[in-house]
Amino acid sequence: AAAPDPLDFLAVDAELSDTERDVRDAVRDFSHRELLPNVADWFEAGTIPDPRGLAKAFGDLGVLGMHLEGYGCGGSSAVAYGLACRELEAVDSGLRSFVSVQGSLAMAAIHKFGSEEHKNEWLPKMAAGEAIGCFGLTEPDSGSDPGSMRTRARKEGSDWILNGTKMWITNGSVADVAVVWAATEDGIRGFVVPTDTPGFSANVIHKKLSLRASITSELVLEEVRLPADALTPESKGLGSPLSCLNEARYGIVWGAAGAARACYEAALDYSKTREQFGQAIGGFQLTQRKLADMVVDVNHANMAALRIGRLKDEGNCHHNHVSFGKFANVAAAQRVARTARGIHGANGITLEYPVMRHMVNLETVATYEGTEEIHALSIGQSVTGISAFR
Ligand code: TGC
Ligand code: FAD
Repeated sequence: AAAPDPLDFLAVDAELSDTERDVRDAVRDFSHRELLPNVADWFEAGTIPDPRGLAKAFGDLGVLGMHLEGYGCGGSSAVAYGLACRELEAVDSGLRSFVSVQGSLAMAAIHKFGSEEHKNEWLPKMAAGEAIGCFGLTEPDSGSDPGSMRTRARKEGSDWILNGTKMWITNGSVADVAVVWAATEDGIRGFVVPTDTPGFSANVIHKKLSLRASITSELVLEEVRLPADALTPESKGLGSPLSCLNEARYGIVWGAAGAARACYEAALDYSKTREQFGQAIGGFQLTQRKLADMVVDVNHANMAALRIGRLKDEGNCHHNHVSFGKFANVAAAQRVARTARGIHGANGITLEYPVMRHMVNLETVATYEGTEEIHALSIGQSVTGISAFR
């Protein structure tokens, strides 16, 4: 047998179909050409300078809502979509987030719960990157427990009036459309809110130390009057937004594997070229132990992502499978990023190398889409049958 490839030790990618490999390569090429040369500057600036241009480029690449069927969307397999997320997050978690929020949250919510009119109006232009969407679930006092939300939608004649504040909303201040979750007399429902509706405003959140190549905003809804048909007719209770989260969390399962791989590859490269005490630091036993730990984490993460992706394509993926992947892969990526940062010594704290950027991004990735604790509790509930959330 051939010796293992240091960059794909367990040959996980050998399990991919030709179509899946084509998607992987196309997204990897695009990312290396268009994103990697710029991402450190965007991160340093604390923003994405041209979000509309980036949305259009992602639309042309075909990754926005690529796993959704119809309405101008790609209709790809779950594994192909996961590979796209992996290759994007190998560059930066904020860039995968851009694609996740558009395709897996805003578009998926409209696709699952919207009317035919919502789908026809929004999905084709969102898939093309001509319109940007955001997804407003979290509030200042309601994060892990979204069922406690205070945003309210009340009926006035046939209109809906929305009041409330959403917090930490990716792309909120650059979005054309917000999917806003609000409590009604009939439970939590989703609303399709064009962001130019009077009473809707968005404020950029500054001073982030993580996910800096991403725009994060507060949404304020003050007596926002919407026509009756702004309600997504198929949404029903908290399970509706949670089912969208499963889609985005699935992308994170793959994305975290990409961030881990990028950090491992940077550390491997550095350990072979950086010399101290007259030899490459990769020749020290302590460094080799770190590389071995990283290889294991990266390959475990890729295997878990592929297995969960195959389950999803077979129609056998339960949301607790996704919790397993998010819990395991984000923690693995955090271990790899931290170790890789150490291997880079002083260089590791700069934006000249990707490792600390990934390391601090992963602090966000461990928090959003269900914190590490929330996914631990989901797995715990799944295996014991006992809920420990409250
Ligand atoms: P609970 O009573 O357990 O559940 C309410 C209903 O929902 C069902 N359900 C799910 N359905 C689909 N998918 C899931 N993952 C589901 N989890 C639960 C459940 O069966 C029930 O249905 P029914 O028919 O019986 O009513 O609800 P709970 O209030 O106890 O909360 C459960 C908990 C804590 C797991 C949930 O609220 C949770 O996941 N909290 C974390 C919140 C979160 O992840 N927010 C993310 C916001 S979006 C974001 O962060 C975007 S980041 C950008 C990016 O993605 O890149
Ligand atoms: P809290 O829920 O207050 O949690 C604080 C701590 O308490 C955590 O460690 C948590 O694990 C722990 N905790 C909570 N409950 C329990 C429990 N039952 N048992 C044990 N420990 C518990 N949201 C959106 O809706 N849309 C977006 O686009 C979006 N984008 C985001 C982008 C960024 C950069 C960030 C940082 C967040 C984003 N979020 C978004 C919000 C994100 O989903 C929330 O931050 C996350 O759900 C956690 O909520 P919280 O921050 O209020 O923390």
